[in-house]
Amino acid sequence: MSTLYPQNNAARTALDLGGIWDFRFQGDEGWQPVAVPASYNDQSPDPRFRNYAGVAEYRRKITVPSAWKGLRFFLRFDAVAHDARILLNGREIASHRGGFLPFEVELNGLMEPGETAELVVEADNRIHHGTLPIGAEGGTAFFGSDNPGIRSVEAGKEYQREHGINLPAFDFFNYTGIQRPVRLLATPARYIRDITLVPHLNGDVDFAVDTSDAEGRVVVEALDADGRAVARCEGRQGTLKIAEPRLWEPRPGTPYLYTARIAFEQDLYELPFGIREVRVEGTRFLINGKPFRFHGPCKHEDSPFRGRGADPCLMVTDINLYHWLHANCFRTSHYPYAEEMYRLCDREGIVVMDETPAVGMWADENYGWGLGEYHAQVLREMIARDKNHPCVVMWSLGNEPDTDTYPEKAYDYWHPLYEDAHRLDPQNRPVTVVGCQNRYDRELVIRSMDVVLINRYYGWYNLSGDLDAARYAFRIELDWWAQQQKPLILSEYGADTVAGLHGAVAEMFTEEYQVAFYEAMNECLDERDFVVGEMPWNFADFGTCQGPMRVGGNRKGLFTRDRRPKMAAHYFRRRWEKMDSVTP
Ligand code: BDP
Repeated sequence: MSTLYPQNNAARTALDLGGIWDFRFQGDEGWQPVAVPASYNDQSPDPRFRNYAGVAEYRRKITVPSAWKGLRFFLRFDAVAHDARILLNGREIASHRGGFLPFEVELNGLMEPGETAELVVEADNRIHHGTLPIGAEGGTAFFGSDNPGIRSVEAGKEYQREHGINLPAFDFFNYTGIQRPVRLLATPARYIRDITLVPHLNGDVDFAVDTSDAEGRVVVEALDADGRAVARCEGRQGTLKIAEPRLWEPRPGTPYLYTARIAFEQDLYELPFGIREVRVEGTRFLINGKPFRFHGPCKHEDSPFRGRGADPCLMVTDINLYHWLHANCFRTSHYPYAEEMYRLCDREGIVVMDETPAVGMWADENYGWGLGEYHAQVLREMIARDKNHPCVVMWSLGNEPDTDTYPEKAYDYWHPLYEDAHRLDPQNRPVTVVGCQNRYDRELVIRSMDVVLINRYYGWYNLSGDLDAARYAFRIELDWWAQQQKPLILSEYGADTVAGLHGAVAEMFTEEYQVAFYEAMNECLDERDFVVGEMPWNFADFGTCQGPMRVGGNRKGLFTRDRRPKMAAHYFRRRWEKMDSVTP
């Protein structure tokens, strides 16, 4: 599968199919307008847009330009959530499982240049134990309180199941639809299929180019940031030698980017890349041989109107707020993000931990519900898509699985994925999976990762409101982790905070409590050298499903959903300004 990001250049054309398409829920008669790309869920006051469980249909006409005679042409869907079926003039031509990674559909042989056809995209939003992310299957949703065992409540749940309830086992709204760009693309008939780059600090850049045909000449050049050729090679594999290389460093260093220009017959592709190395050594995380300390809030793809829809304006705004915060990283909690975001982070020097959509993995005795093979496929697709980005420094196999109920079974599930990630990544980045607040001294998975990432809510979900006790308890846990001799990142911690709610006494939900909470936890982190990162949950308030613990969504943002800073954002801005992301 080709995974190259779409490009317009002398050899390639990309036509963006974004705009207003026709839309209906399967079985409906008429069509109504919908914006693409965007989640459909917030585009109408009709409650079905929020609550519907099933297939939604998108429709538009596409025309292959007459000038594309002799070219290869195809559609690329950057992401359709969750499962997709593509129909051309009423006939199925492709399908794809999973809502956060791209897929392509060849059109040669199905349409001639100059022809117009009807394109229908069916997007299925149903989640269950066989999807990533995972659905609650009519059970209790994330943070639901369904009083198990009460006959009438159980009957109510049965009623919900019969009526097609689609509950998430995760704490973000199940936004769906065509959420990322759709493009009609053309390349020469003989084309570049894939490119892999492995840069080294001495300026050597190993490359491998995969082409549609085994025959034909491949020329690879490295251009510096001013567009000057600084190295050149011929062949499908080899090593570009860049003299006096400039390194890609996270901010406040220099995220210097080169471009690899690949020519194959009539085809051409230009791939930005950075020279940097990532390694774990003892309890340190090294970027370019220097200890790196992660500080930045985790994110969601989430905003009013568009839901999870890709929006370059929002991406730039968010990354500029990261700069304002002096933040240097985020995790793509809890799914791979739109490709534009990684390109922006390459350019802006923001470090990314790239996460699969494996969230909601609560265990029964068949640990993982038989998801292993599919999970491995998603991991493969994610690494294939993102392997060349300098901003990506770590793979996250998933978020908060249950690893302590059946510790051995959990290990048998996660360890092969850990090995897969190392084998699949040509740059061999560190691998992790994010740990839930659980019986850390009993489970086996989190401690077996290259870097320990733990989400902790001392002082919020437990020891609520008592920050002295929270500090006391957190220190006990950190002392235990110290013995594991691995670098540790506090990958989530946070307190729901209603913007504008204040109290002279810092009590839960006030802006004062959010700051006091972070001060207390940070005090514990600052005492310990093996702690290499702090990642508040979350950058901004975000949409969730309804529940007794969510008031118009999750309020743990440092910013409101419309990106206004709460007091805690100012607190972290002051704190992080003093921290050099690259410490000597
Ligand atoms: C953690 C989850 C995250 C939630 C967060 C919370 O990883 O998705 O949003 O807690 O409860 O369990 O705010």
